[in-house]
Amino acid sequence: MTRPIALVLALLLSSCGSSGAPPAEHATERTPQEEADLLLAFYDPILLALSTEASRAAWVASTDVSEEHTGARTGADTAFSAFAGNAEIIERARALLEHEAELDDITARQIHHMLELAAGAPMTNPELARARVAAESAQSARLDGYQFCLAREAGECTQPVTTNDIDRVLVESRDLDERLNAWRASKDVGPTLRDGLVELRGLRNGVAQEMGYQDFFQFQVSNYGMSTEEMMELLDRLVVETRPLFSQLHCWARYELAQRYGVTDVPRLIPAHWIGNRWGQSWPGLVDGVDMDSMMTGREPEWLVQQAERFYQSMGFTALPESFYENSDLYPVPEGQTRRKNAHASAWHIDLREDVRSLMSVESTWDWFTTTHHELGHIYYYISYSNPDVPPLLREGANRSYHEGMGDLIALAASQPPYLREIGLLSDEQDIDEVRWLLDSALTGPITFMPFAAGTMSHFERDLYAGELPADELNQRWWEIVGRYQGIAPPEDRPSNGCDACTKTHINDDPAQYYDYALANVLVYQLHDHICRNLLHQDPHACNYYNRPEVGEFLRTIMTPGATRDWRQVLRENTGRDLTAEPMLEYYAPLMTYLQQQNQGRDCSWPAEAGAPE
Ligand code: X8Z
Ligand code: ZN
Repeated sequence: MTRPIALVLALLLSSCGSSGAPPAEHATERTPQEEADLLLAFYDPILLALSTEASRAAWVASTDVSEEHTGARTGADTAFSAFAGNAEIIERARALLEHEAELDDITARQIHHMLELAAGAPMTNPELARARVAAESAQSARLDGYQFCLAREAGECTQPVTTNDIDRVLVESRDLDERLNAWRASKDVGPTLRDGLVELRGLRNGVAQEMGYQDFFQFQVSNYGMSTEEMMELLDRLVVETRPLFSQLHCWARYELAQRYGVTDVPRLIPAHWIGNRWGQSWPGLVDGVDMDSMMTGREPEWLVQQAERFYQSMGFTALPESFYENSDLYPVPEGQTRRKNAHASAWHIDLREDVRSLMSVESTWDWFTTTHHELGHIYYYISYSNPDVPPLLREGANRSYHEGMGDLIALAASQPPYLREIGLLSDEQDIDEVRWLLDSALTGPITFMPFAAGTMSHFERDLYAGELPADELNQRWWEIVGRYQGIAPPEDRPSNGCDACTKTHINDDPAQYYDYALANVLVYQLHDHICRNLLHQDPHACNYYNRPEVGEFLRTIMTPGATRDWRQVLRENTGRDLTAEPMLEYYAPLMTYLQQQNQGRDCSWPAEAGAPE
């Protein structure tokens, strides 16, 4: 369908209030299953056409930020929402779910997803729905179009930088003034985004309430078939379970960093600019003798992407379609071009069929090496469930954390020494100190990430949406929570007109779902443990999936059905267990003794001023 027809159709649907769906007058003569089949036969082709248009427009707006592209994106999203959120579709879907027991499982799942899509912009309240669509594009454009800057003169930027440049300073520099300047620069975008987030909070809550949810956070959590309380309980359990090891890591890191920066009075909360990541979600570069970035020296960014593809192919996945390389935007904007693009990595399933793309800014760093594996995980998930047995509405992960977990699993596999030796990133002469290798992995992996993902991000967003935080309290609440969960403090007072949380892309354009990554981590270690012990019969700390098609086959069993199956059942069938953090904790357990020895004589109690997790 060409774009103008899609628009006309959508306008028609929204203005006359009719979905164009087959009439329901004879509903009494049809079974609910027949009714549902008819509705889906009408719905699917339009969904495919309009969502493709919307994804294409969003792709252009994210890879070449301009007013025109933002406008086109809003137009395409409005057309899509006019259809997906159409009042009659909502009514028909709700009516069908009253007879859910008479629908087959896959049909019921599709109708639920139909309502989930409708909740994005329900046309039962067209003004609200359209306002949300427009506000979403505007906020993305503010973030994607922002010019980060290390120095200004009379308000003019004299040293423009990319986020890759900022990250490099935070990973490499030993100069605290330089670090502070880079950290501040990373937060400068906050005031530009604060009011947009507050406006979006109102609109997101509004559309969720229109669909019968209490707030937007509750709506997003419903993807897991859970309530907000159940989700927060699960997340808090993960924080508590990782806390003993995290406390030891935190203690070790603050002494290590104080020594590195020549500070004799070791602070109880780690100043945020001491850590090699803008939000302290990962703590790289801390372990002497483990220099992951050095393994990338001399490798072109293109090699990183190709090697990730080779990893998947070695497990029996197909080569990426040519169109992936033609259409993706994988590297930083070349010098001399003024185009601005979204700086955060993402993977796109443009047409819910074969048009798959990734947006990245790959440079030759370890972080981009693992991120590339992460993004290709999304891409191979898209490819796996784009098959005739999975209807368009269910071309998703078993739940959102499965989608995040697949690539993280392969990134974990790609970080294992036997594989790194096999592909020549680690030479035979380079000995590995296993405990220190594991220490680096914990600092850059789930043990520091869990307090951020399950703690800071999830609690902040819960408070934002369910608690209606006022705009001028966003910064204060953010830092209270960062202290409580991550044991990190801002290097200086933060302004009440700012929004340091807003500098995290997901707060703006992937809202109320950061727990996906926390749960993905749990899933990753559960799958890794199963693959290593039961499929490959190897130690999970030195386990090589490369050239092992049985691993690919196992992963495809999980990925191919998309969202046609219940996520809990998929996990039980494939690992024999319910979701459990045990394998993750077991993986890092050898560190505890090492850290307790290292921390002997130090006061490692959790800083009282930070407060305990809720
Ligand atoms: O956003 C991402 C991916 C894209 S889905 C690169 N991640 C989270 C982040 O960067 O904050 C991967 C792990 C956490
Ligand atoms: Zn992802």
